[in-house]
Amino acid sequence: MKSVGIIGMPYSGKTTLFTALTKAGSAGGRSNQAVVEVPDERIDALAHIEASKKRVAAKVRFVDVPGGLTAQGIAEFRNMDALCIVVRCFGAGADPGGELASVEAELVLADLTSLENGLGKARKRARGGAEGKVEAEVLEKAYAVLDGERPLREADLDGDELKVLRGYGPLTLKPWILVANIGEDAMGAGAPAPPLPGTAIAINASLEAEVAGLDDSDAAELLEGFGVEEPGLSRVIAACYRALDLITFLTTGTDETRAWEVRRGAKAPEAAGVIHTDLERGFIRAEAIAYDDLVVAGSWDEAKAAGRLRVEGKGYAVQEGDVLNIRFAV
Ligand SMILES: Nc1nc2c(ncn2[C@@H]2O[C@H](COP(=O)(O)OP(=O)(O)O)[C@@H](O)[C@H]2O)c(=O)[nH]1
Ligand SMILES: [Mg+2]
Repeated sequence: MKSVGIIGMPYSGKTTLFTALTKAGSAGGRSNQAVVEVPDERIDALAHIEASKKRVAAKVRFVDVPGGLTAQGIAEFRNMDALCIVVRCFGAGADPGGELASVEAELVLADLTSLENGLGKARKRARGGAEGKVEAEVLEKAYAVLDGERPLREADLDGDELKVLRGYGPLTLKPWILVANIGEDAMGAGAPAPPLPGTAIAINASLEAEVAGLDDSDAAELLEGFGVEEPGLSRVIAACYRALDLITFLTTGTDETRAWEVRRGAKAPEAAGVIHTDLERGFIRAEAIAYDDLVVAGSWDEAKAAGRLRVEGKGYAVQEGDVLNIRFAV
């Protein structure tokens, strides 16, 4: 399961957002972790078609990192797979653009510090041999970008360079999403968007925390009062999942319908391994059909009877929305 660290300036609403996520999901074993289901309407549709007894969604873990942007907090953000930046758009003196710039500056600075240490050591090793030299050159290049106050994701880095840098866990290479925590006055249709990049997701964290604790009809009523159609929380979860560069494949049958996550670009055996290591070791082939085609066919058995199932081998790159049945022998 991937982890998303909630980051932002003090009082931006990180803990309030985290509280909403906790109510929507379950505590991930620790008080500052929330494990939530990734909303995916395909699960219900397939479970209905196949009369599955169980439905299982993919999950993401959110972490309200103690210490925030302090050195201790920054160290923990390095272990995260993605960052969810929260900026305050409610209340007096709100300056979301300024907050975003401050968070980015902190991340750039943190990367600069960690690369500085690495660069010193790599330069020494570079005198000893070619391998150290390559590493030193990559670090020099990255350092120059950060020194120019730009995040590493904006640098033009190739696959080998990224590999060297990933060893340092740079924060400015992590995928991120931006959450604009807006006030009640800025909600509903016609309200002006906060002055942020277009990809920002506007939510009202305290309203979300309230709604997350209610049953569906009460939640809908409360949201309607604010002119909002759906809870923003699911949009935040879905956006984080997308940012992680994962794809979802599904399995379905009478026992269960389930969504699984795998790295984009993964081949069929790797995807099989997400289900169980035996399925990867003993992988023979995968029966596959795109979700939309399965729905058109009516059911897995009907798709099979009609010859609509593809038979894919070890070299097949799994596609978003594939419904798979792994054939294996151990
Ligand atoms: N009006 C309003 N207040 C909020 C909202 N989100 C958080 N707050 C308040 O802002 C303060 C800081 O929130 P908190 O979640 O603790 O911020 P953190 O420091 O980023 O964890 C608290 O008093 C919250 O009740 C919101 O969406 N609207
Ligand atoms: Mg907090």
